[in-house]
Amino acid sequence: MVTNLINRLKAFINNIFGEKKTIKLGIYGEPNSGKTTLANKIAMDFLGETVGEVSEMPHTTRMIQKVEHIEINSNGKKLIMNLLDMPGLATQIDYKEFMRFYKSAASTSLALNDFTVASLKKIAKERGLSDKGTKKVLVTRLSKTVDESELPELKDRLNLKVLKSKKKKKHSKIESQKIAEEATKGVIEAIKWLDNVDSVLLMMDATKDPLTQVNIMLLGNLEAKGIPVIIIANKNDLEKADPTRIENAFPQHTVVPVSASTGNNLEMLYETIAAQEI
Ligand SMILES: Nc1nc2c(ncn2[C@@H]2O[C@H](COP(=O)(O)OP(=O)(O)OP(=O)(O)O)[C@@H](O)[C@H]2O)c(=O)[nH]1
Ligand SMILES: [Mg+2]
Repeated sequence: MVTNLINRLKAFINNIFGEKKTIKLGIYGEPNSGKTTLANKIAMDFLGETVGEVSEMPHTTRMIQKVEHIEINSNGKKLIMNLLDMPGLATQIDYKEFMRFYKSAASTSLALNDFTVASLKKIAKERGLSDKGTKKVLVTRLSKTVDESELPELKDRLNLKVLKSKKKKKHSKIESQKIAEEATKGVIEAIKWLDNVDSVLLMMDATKDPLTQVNIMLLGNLEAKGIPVIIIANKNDLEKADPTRIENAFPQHTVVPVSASTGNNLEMLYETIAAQEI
């Protein structure tokens, strides 16, 4: 325990005086563990932007997403990281699984034209505009004051109706097969990148059993390559979350419990990254 602390302190001191200033930090883990949610939260906090789509569908991220130049100040010292949000790792990918999920919000974004005439009239009234005229006239009138990004909120608040053809649809078989193919490529890419990252954040869903093939294989691989790793016990806002189960499963590793959604305990994560960096 004491040796461990001394080693960490040494690593921290090395970091302060060491040559390497920018580190490549890969966020790895199983699908749906919350990797993109964390990357988005960090990017939003430091750079005011998000990196990628988050959804309950596994393999939402199928290409590596980069967040560059994040400066962490810990104990008065600066650490610059390039974060890599990896596709989720899985031992099996079955296209049928994707058929249960709706297409992403990005591919089904709303336009004024997608609403019924009655709904367009409701928006016009709300904006204090005339609600007279054909659909084309209403759309032209509204497009001057309504931004498309406002439509989801307006739709919920005013109970607007969307044309049937624009309703949310689930993935077709062909789309699902394409997702499965992309997800498989993503897994291979993520594994290849293990040779290029300086350090890894291994994301685990703390509501689930951590002793999975993916987690065990990843940790074995990282240990063999000598890549430092911090395990993140995510979704700690949920009642079912049990970070102790993760600590007990991998006692030789540092485990930081966080909630990527709420941002809870991220300060502790930054401190741990700064303290462990080499
Ligand atoms: N309650 C809770 N939900 C979370 C948290 N982090 C992520 N989620 C949810 O978990 C689901 C998956 O999140 P993502 O960030 O897309 O997970 P991912 O690890 O990037 O998934 P892939 O890209 O598919 O590998 C989404 O529904 C998130 O809203 C958290 O801290 N708490
Ligand atoms: Mg993701």
